Amino acid sequence: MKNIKNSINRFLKSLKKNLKKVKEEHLIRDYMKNNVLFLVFVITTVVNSTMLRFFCINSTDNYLAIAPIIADLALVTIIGGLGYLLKPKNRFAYYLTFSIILTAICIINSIYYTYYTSFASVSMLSLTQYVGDVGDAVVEQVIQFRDFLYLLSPILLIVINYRLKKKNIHKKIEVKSDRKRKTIKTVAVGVVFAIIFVLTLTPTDMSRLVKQWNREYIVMKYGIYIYQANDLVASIQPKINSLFGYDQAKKNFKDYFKTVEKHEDNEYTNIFEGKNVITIHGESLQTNLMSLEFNGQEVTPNLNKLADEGMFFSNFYSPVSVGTSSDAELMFNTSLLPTKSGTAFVSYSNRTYYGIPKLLADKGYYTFSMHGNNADFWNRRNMHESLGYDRFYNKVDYNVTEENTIGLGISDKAFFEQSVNKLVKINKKHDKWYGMLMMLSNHTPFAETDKYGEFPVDMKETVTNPDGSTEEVSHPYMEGTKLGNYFKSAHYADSAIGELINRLDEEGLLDNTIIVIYGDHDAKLPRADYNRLYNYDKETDSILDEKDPNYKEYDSYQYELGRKVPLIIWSKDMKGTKLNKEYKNVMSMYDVEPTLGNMLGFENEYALGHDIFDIKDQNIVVFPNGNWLTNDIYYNSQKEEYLSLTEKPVTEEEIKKNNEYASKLLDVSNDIIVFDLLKKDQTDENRVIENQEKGA
Ligand code: GP9
Ligand code: MN
Repeated sequence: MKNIKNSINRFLKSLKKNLKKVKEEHLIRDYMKNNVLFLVFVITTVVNSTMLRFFCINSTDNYLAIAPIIADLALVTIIGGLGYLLKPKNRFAYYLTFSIILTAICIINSIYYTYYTSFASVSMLSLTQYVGDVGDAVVEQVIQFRDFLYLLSPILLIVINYRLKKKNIHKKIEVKSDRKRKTIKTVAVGVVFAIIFVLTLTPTDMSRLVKQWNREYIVMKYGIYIYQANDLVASIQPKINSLFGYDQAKKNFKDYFKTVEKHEDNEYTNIFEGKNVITIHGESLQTNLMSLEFNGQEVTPNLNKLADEGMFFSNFYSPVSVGTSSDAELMFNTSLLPTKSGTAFVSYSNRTYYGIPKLLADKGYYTFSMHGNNADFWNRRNMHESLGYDRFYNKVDYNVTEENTIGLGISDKAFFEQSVNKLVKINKKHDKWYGMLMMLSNHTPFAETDKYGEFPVDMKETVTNPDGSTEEVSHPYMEGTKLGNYFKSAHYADSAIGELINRLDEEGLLDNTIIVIYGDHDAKLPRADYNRLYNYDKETDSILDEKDPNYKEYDSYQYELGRKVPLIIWSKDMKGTKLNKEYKNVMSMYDVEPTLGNMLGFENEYALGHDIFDIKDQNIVVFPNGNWLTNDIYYNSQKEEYLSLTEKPVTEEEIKKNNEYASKLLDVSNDIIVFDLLKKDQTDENRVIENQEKGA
């Protein structure tokens, strides 16, 4: 104790001494005097970045965030420090150049944010259409006075430099070793800032930087400069990926499609031809919700009813990669698999895709998507156009208020309510239409339980007292767990779906319409919570002992296989028809386009999935990590082991054959996207014309 006291005293004394020295020798004043340009550069650029965040992101989290300031400081101190390598007379040009670049980043983002409520991306600025469409509008209504405040940084540098010049400070001679010493010291300070900043980062922060799609979040955590630098790298990466290997990729692609058998008509062909279609993208909806109930109340009564009355694909998987929601959309619409690096939506939105909307538009449909979130989330603004939607109704088309917001944005109930009003208008204007409605509320972390409505996930029990009276006792069960909160949230989402169906019916919109509902991906919930769900011991309010005869192990395989999501195709008049049943063959999100296409009368000849009514029990679901699933086997490619799902003996050849198929499928899909192989090649077209001419 005494030792600690002594050390503290010693430390305080030396601090006092040093501070006194700093004061007496005017060290701070001297430093400031000798490093004016550097300091002005650092301070003004950090102020600019902070100002931009404050103007754009209105949230307390953002106002209180220190981390992005440290990140900015780290970056500009290092840039500024490197300026000391130059002779004093050249430093002004160096600082001014960087100040102009960083100021331009702030101004562009400030204007872009006013227009799009999102931050700019280099990849988008390179799209000429952006300039064309937005150019005039920007000048007229988007530029504001505050966008010019950022110019303060270069202006101050110019003014101060002018005054310094008068004092002849530039002519000061600095020997090379002095310059080196100054550089090292300053850059070291920048590195210290960088280390402090990195220590504040969580794994989510890091993964979001890699994915680079939640732009507001990245700016709020990393500041605008790191965001933009990262964006630049992310925009260049796909170009580098597609530089080498085109010829080989094209050959593999052609070879693959030579082996694919032509689709033949079956009893489902064209059964829905000419019908309107509403697809519901069910955020984080899992199939296991549908078989659960708490105290006699189903978690998803509406989904259950639709499944009961329609076509229910109960062994359906969404093999998403890092692109989660967007990968689900990609697979659903194009019958392609997620890319090996980056995401198709963010990195490869300018490729050619044969999306469901495009193919239906070719058949005279009006096609649109509706989502209450910002249009730049997952780069949908661009990608929905590439998929062939005629119109993307997004956040700006909805009335989003504080009251009707849950989690990421407008609540599903408000979203559906407002979407139906739009659908009524669309239905009046267009003969045939296809629309995708994307839900949002049932999104991790499922924390806003007060907004989901009453749905207790406890275990209620009626007990008889010794005196014969009865009382209801409640055991906590899933209350307070993440999985329990997910059930509450999913119950809300399900109720929103129920309300949507009712509203559509009231408006007469169900009469010539089929509804397609899919869960976009699983909810990534903790396995431990499932163990509690299946092994709850109400006596002790904990999980049964593993040795207990009633204990049901929820192992990693069950967890993997439990990640299935629902796919339901329903129409008002389907109940009791031969379509109305459960379809049990394994199926994947990328099988939807060929399956729906067969029923609606269109075909993507470059689909990688299958019409499930064609492939039936021979289907294979391939996951982006190389795992695969058939009706009989689930194969884990990392562990190189499998789980047999039926009595059928598993042969080495079968494993080998399916492994080869999985890797081929992932390769071909990746090549199609990265090398833009569906784009009509000029040479191909020339060849067709040549052949036609020859024939003529
Ligand atoms: C964002 C929503 C969620 O608009 O689709 O995306 P996710 O986090 O599920 O990929
Ligand atoms: Mn999602």
